[in-house]
Amino acid sequence: MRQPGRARPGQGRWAAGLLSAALLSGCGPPAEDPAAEAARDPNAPGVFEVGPNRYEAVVVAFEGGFDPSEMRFPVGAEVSFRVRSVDLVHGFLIEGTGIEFEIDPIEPGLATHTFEEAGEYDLLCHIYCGGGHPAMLGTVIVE
Ligand SMILES: [Cu+2]
Repeated sequence: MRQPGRARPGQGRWAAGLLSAALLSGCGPPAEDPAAEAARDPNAPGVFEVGPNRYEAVVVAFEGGFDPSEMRFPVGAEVSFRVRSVDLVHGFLIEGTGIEFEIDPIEPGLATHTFEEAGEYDLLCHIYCGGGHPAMLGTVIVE
């Protein structure tokens, strides 16, 4: 049985190696970690920083909403929206940006926009898609 308080030979060095490995791999914002970026599920909804003030917004549209329905970006952010539907044909429109396209379960929609002005931009589905259509609203907040 091991004595309490007595480290086995080599244990300290092993711990130091582990610590430095953790420091080397775990530092910095995950968005700028190429390994984390490569490992990201491309279909997982969310907002991801992909470069200096550059973002990818992966949005899932479904009858009744968008996921995410609220997105935040700093002023000047260049945002690539990649939007897919999991059920029907939907629209994706962000007021004041010129972004307006149709999506369906097979073909995702893509658009890039640089948000030069702070404010709240309404996001909505502009194609009638059924009973959940009026709830398909969201907000892009630029601050
Ligand atoms: Cu709709």
